[in-house]
Amino acid sequence: MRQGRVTGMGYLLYGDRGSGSAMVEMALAEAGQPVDLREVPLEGDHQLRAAYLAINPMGRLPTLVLPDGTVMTESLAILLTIADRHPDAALLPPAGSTERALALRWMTLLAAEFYPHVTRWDYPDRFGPKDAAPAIRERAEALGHDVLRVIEDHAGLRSGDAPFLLGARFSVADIPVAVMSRWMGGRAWTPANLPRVEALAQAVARRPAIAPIWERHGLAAKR
Ligand SMILES: N[C@@H](CCC(=O)N[C@@H](CS)C(=O)NCC(=O)O)C(=O)O
Repeated sequence: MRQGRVTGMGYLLYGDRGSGSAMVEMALAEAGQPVDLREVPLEGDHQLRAAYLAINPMGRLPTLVLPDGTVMTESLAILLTIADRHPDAALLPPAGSTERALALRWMTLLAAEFYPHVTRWDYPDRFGPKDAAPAIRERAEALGHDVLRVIEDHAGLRSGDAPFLLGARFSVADIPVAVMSRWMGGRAWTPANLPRVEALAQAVARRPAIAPIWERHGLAAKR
């Protein structure tokens, strides 16, 4: 096996229930692409075992292996790659358009600013002594909520018939907003505090290709 490549036929996704792999499953489903799922349980830290580190040296989920064997990590790059590889699904507006620029803005904000707070929330012991864990977690949650509040207030969300980042048009950028709005206590906090983000999340959850995946990843739960 050459480094950075795994032999495969179709898409192969390493993930776990409730993790970022849900976003990748959703994008592939919207693109009409089947995927072979491989469980890497975060419970018990299977993502840090040697066999998985040989595939994703960061020890993180998701990892998507493309049909040609190329290993993709980083959820943002993965979602953009799926959109690029399946243009018929129109998961992103055309390159150079204002709409695409906006989609990239909000996707990058979530991947670069929100996701690192999730790591602090999930693994506070990596960031300080054990007795600091509750404070690290609380701060991570508050900072994550601040990021979602920026989307609520500045992304031009309108709810109603046009609940998505690009109005009536769904794009792959809506997936991370919807999924991440459920994390770090978001299942209860988002509906109570961010009506426009909540309307977006529910509209994403209702999409026929996404609904079963939303359910299977436990995102419909209230807590
Ligand atoms: N930069 C990565 C972050 C992925 C990430 O943090 N994933 C979490 C699960 S949602 C994970 O694998 N955490 C396990 C760990 O940090 O040990 C991406 O965008 O894909």
